[in-house]
Amino acid sequence: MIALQTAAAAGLTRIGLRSAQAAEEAAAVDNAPAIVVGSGYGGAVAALRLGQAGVRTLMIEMGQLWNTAGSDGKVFCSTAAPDKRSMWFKTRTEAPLATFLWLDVVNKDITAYPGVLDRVHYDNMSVYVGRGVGGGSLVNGGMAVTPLQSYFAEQFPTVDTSAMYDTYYPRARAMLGVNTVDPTWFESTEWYQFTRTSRKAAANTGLRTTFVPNVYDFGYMQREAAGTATKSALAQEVIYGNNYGKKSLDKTYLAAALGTGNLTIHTMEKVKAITRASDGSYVLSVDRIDTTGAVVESKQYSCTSLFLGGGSLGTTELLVRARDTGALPALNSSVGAGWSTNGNTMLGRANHIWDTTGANQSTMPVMGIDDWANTANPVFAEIAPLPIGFETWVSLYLAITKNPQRASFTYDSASDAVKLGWTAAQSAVSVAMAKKLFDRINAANATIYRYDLFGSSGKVFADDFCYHPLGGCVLGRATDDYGRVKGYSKLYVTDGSLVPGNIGVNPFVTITALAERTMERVLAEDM
Ligand code: FAE
Repeated sequence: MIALQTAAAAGLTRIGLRSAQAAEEAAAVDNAPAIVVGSGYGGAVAALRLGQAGVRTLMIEMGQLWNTAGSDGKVFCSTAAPDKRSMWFKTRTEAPLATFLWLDVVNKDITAYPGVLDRVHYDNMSVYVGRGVGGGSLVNGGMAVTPLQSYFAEQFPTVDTSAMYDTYYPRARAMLGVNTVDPTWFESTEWYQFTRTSRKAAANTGLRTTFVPNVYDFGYMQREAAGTATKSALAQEVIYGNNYGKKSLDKTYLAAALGTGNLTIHTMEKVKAITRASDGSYVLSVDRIDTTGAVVESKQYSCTSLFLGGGSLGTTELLVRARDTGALPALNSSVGAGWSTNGNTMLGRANHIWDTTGANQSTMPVMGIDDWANTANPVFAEIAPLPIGFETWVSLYLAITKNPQRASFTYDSASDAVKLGWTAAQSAVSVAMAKKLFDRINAANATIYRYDLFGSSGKVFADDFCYHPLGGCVLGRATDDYGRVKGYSKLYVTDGSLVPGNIGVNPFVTITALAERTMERVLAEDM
C-alpha cells in the first residue's frame, strides 16, 4: 500500500517498493523473468503468487494508478456528476442507462482523458471494462458470487470441481475480502428499500431470492448510513469508482503483491504485440501514453514467462493478432473462439405507486432472483440499484441468462483491427430468456416494463452492452487445463478469457479462483 500511495503522489508511472530508484532499475526491469499483462483479477493473482515465490515480475497496465485526489479532494467522480475521470478517452459519458423518461439527462460531456471505465464498441455489442491498476475491480458492483457446483462442472468438465470448491474458491473469497450484508440492517434500512420491493414482486411470482455476498465492506456501509463515515456506496459511487468502502484489487491482491518486493507495475503502457525471440523468450511491443492519449514512448520488453491478464477482450485480442499476423503461428484455432456475454440483459419494471423503491439507494447489489434451476429457462437476475436521488418506482435488473450462443474474434488485416462476430440475433436469445422470466413477474404483480431507460426508441431490454465478457481463450481448448497456451511453453492465460462464455452468476470470484489454481500448478511444475 505504501508503495502504491507514494508512487502516485510522485506522479510516477512506475510503481514498486523501490520506485524512488526506478530510473536506475529500468534496464534490469525491462527484461524480467516474468511479465504480467493487465492488473485485473487474473493478473493480480499471478503477480502475488509469482512475487511470493521470489520471481521478479513486471506488470504492464494500460490504465492509471487511481489514488491521487483531484481538485475536489476525491480520486473518483460519482455517477451523479461525472467528469473526465469517468471514462476512457470519451468526450461524452456512455452510461448503461442512456435516458430517463426518454430524456437525455444521464450522460454528460467530458474532456477526453484516461478515465476509469471504458465502453469498447464492436458490431452489435459493446463491452464495459475497467481501466487502471485493479482492472474491473475499480468499477464493478462488487458482487462476489460462487456459481452452482453443478453448473461449474458443466462448463469445466475437465476441472476437478471438489478442488475448486474446497480450496480455490475459499482461497479467492478470503483474499478478496468477501462479506455479506447484515440481514437485520438490510430489513430496516432505507438504502435497500429498492431490493425489498423487488423481492416482494419475486415472492408474489413464487420465485426464490437469495442474498449475494460482496467485496464492499458492509460495516463501512452501515457507518455511512449512520453518518459516521464518508459516503461512497451511499453517495452514488460505483461504475466510475468508489472512493471508500470497496476492497478493490489495489487494496487486496496487488497491495500484497507489491509487499513481496518482487513486483514493479508500469502504468499507462499498452501492450500492442507479442513475438518470440529465437532463444524462446517473449518480446512485447509496448506504447506508453500520456493523459492526452499521445504515445510518448514505444519500447520493448522481454521475459522468460508471460502471463496474460488483459481480460477477455485484452488477452484475446493480443493472441488473435499474434496468431494471424504470423508472430505466434502455432496458436491453435480455439484462440479467439468461445466468447459470450454471460447472457447479460438489463431491464426495468415500473412498480405501482405504493411500491416505492426509495430516493436513497446503495450502489452495491445484495440480492438476486435465482431461477437457474428452472431448466426450461434458467436465469439469475441481480436486483440492481438506480441511485439517482429521487423516487423513480423503477425496479432495475441485470439478468444473467443461460444463452448458449458463442462468437469468435477475427483479425482484419485491412484495418489491422480485431473484430468480434457477435450478432443481434445472438443477443435476442438472452432477451427472450429474460423476457420469459419478467413477463411472469409482471403478470403476477400486474405491472409493466419501463420503456424510457435505454434510449429514445422505447427499448425495454438493453441487448447491446454487457458487463461480463467471458471467453476467447477457453480453458482446455486454447490452453491446457491450467491456462498454459497450447503451442507455446511458458505462455499463460489467467483471466476471464478462460471461462467459456457463461458461468451463470457474476464472474470475478470464478476468474480469481481459476487463476489461483493455475498459479499453484505453474509455480510447482514450470518455474
Ligand atoms: P479485467 O479485470 O478486465 O482486467 C484486465 C486489465 O488489463 C485492465 O486493467 C486493462 O486495462 C488491462 N489491459 C487490457 N489489455 C491490455 C494491454 N494490451 N496492455 C496493458 N494492459 C491491458 O480482467 N463481476 C462480478 O463478479 N461482480 C460484479 O458485481 C460485477 N459488476 C460489474 C460492473 C461493471 C460496470 C463492469 C464493467 C464489470 C462488472 N463485473 C462484475 C465484471 C468483472 O469486473 C470482470 O469479470 C472482471 O474484472 C474480469 O477480470 P479479468 O481479470 O478477466
